Amino acid sequence: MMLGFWLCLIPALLFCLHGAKLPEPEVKSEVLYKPFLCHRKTKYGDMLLVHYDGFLESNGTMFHSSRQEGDKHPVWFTLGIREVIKGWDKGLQNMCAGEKRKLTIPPSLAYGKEGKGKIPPESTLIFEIELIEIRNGPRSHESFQEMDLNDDWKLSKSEVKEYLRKEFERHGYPPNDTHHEAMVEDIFKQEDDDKDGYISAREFTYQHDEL
Ligand SMILES: *[C@@H]1O[C@H](CO)[C@@H](O)[C@H](O)[C@H]1NC(C)=O
Ligand SMILES: *[C@@H]1O[C@H](CO)[C@@H](O)[C@H](O)[C@H]1NC(C)=O
Ligand SMILES: [Ca+2]
Ligand SMILES: [Ca+2]
Repeated sequence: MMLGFWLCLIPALLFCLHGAKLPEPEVKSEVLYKPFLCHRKTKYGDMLLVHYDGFLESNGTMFHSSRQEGDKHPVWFTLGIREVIKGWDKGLQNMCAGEKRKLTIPPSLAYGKEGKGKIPPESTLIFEIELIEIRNGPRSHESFQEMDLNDDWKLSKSEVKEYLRKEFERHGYPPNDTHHEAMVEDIFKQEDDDKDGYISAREFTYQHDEL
């Protein structure tokens, strides 16, 4: 799997966006159902298709259900890029297709002091989530080629920086050179195993074990 890059990018991204490594409250995760067969588990950068029911912990009110509201279809999202609340990014890792989990998510990993819609400020949320399908996320072989602007099968710091700039824009964050440079340094520290100043296709592809 081509996710080595994500494994380092995401902690760097979170670090850069929040500026501090304060210990964060944890998501409580209970497995409600685990399928017998599990040939792959979710990782950062994967695309997940889920059905979910969300409840307020305070009084058990359901505030959203993908099965009962809207078009009643399950929803796709990419794990680990803050497309969803932090509690989902943290709580839906290492999950098998078909698995069901119950997550209890503190407000700081959900909608915080402001709340949102039917969710009052400072709410702890409970989600029951069924993972229907896992697909490879955008960081695959194709994305290496997309990043490698001069086709020399290795990524320079400026190529990675350019890619980060585009990714930030795509996800609606304003580009910020200072942040991107710090992220690039972080990424190279972890990914450039032979310290030659480039991330080779092999270094990019190779699974890192840090997480
Ligand atoms: C549960 O709490 C929410 C938010 O405080 C409130 O809007 C809702 O009416 C409550 N439901 C019940 C059944 O008490
Ligand atoms: C860019 O990042 C730096 C370093 O964290 C920060 O001090 C600065 O305010 C940011 N600039 C913008 C425009 O967000
Ligand atoms: Ca290159
Ligand atoms: Ca290298």
